[in-house]
Amino acid sequence: MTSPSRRDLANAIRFLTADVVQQASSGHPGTAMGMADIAEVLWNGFLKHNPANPKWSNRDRFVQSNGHGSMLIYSLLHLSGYDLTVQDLRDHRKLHSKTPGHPELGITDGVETTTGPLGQGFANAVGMAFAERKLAAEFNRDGFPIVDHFTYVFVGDGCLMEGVAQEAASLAGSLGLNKLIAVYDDNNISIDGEVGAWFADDTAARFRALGWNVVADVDGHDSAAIASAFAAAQRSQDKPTLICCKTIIGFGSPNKQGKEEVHGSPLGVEEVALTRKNLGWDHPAFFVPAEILQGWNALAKGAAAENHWNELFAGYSKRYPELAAEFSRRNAGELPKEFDAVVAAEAARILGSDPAKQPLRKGSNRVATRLIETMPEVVGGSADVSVSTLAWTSASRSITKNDFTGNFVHYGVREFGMSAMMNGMAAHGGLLPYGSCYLVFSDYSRNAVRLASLMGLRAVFLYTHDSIGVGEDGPTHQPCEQMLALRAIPGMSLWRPGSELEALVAWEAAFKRKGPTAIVAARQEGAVFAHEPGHLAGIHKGGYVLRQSAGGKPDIVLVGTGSELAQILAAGEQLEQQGKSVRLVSIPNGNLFAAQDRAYQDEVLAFGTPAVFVEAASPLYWYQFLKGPGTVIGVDRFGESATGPELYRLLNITAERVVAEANGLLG
Ligand SMILES: Cc1ncc(C[n+]2csc(CCOP(=O)(O)OP(=O)(O)O)c2C)c(N)n1
Ligand SMILES: [Mg+2]
Repeated sequence: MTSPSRRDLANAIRFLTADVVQQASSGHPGTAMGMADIAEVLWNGFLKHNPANPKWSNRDRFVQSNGHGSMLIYSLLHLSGYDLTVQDLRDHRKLHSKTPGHPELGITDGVETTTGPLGQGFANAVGMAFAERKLAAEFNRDGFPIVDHFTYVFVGDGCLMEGVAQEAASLAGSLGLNKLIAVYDDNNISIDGEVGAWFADDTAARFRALGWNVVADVDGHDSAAIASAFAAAQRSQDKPTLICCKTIIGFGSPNKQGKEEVHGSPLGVEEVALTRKNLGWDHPAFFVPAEILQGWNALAKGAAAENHWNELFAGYSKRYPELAAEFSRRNAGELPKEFDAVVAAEAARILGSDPAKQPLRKGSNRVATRLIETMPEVVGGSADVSVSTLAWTSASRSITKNDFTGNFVHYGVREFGMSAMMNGMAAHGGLLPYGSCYLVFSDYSRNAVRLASLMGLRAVFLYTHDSIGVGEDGPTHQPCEQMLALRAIPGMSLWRPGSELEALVAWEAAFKRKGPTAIVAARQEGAVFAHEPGHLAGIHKGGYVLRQSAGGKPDIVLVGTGSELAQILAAGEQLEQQGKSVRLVSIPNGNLFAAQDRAYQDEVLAFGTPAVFVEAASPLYWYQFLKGPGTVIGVDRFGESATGPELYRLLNITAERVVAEANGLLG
């Protein structure tokens, strides 16, 4: 029997895709059929991976950013020997299947990141290539390239139209991430039709201008041309590579190829039959002949590659035992042994010193610095506001194109690109990213934060300039609804600390968490008050009793977060002077508090007692906690240009207002 041709191998992808989408009566056949030849060359000729161990640290990363064409990656995983059966493929888009509509991290072995929101997979891949370069700089030694892999990413027209891809491409070019190889599926089609009318860019020229190596005008159906493009890309010494491949969407379908209708609907039973005829594929649906499966199977190759690396790593471990242990710890995502002791020492320092008047971002910076000093896996960064968010710490050193030994990325003014790159770093493993920008611009990056939560990635988003307290910059820079929006993301953990101790717990919890965290720190000063050691446990629960008047049941409960602890502390004093029994509650993390059992929440909020909540932001979030008489003081309009204190007065977020509301409730 003759061995199958490359076209035969690629056709296996085409027909698995066409048949599965036809059977599911839903899905996107066009992309997989169009990119099948490219994928075949990459996976059978270049990709270093071991289907038996999808977590091997030194595997090449493969990201399909045009995630709507998910049948491409599912077919590739199935054919090359991952744990993905034909039945799994047939369950495409069904509840709880291993082949959901778009690729999702954690559901399918071999899927490196969740894609579908166009452009972000590309930015994730930039983050992965960054991680490879950074870990290589830290861990590789002469003769021991233990971190040495490529990151491949497939993008379509849609990904390249998205701004987030431009942001990430620009930074990838500036950083010279030469082991990043992107493939552009230039098929001239997106959902609305031929893209020329809305995407007439000279993409090759654009990427060259961004500092990329570009292999242009490749025929995406010519295996030899594709192979030489990948070989050229691998040789690039100081630039990432974009391979521009001209392809035909839905390749092989005699009546539908090249047309937008093949993008997102089944071909139709008749057209699938005609495509079989056209491509000479006379096998039944879902059947791939043994010799073609054999041609794809990467288990032996993969085992050999990983064994080779295992030997390298064994030698490395002998020669550099401490580095090897550190490398293993980092890849396992474990914290340094001394982490808890450092946290405890910081807590003791804070509890043992007199509270001082300071901007809340300063307290956050101090505790973060102390933790980061002990954590080489932490890679910080900022979207060009490192000095004002205080993301830059005394432990920070810049990463530049020629020196990746530092621990801080200057992302430039690219909030979305930064956040999506952070997701890529976290998904890669070995690094724990934090990145910062002004809270009001979290909206720019919101979908990446959402995906971090969907993927359960450990990433820390540090947002400062948290409210109208920002002052003179005016309403464009004064967040009001952003915390509400972030807290609304399922699984999101948002801290708005009102003290250094709360900030310490926030950072500790963020570094320990499987999932993203937003730490919202104020530029303005926080209240000056002393914590008791007992508060620590309560902070860990997201909310706790901060103060309680002597003598039993409170008449009124005042709840605040962040800088508004100042208002409730002052109001509490005034109300006590008026003879009221007052309880003050701090809820630095409302989502965490809401996740506690009902008994704890009721106990802290003294269920049924009138309550006044205060936060200088959209009040909507807090009504969920109002289980009895009460009110929420917040900001439900845009701010204005003035000093912070003036704005707090203008918008009536003052201790006097809290007192008045409390007295109103008490009748
Ligand atoms: C951010 C985002 N916006 C919109 C969509 C919906 N969408 C899915 S595919 C697509 C068109 C993509 O065109 P292209 O990348 O050229 O894909 P092709 O049809 O060529 O496979 C759109 C608009 C999306 N998935 N993500
Ligand atoms: Mg297209």
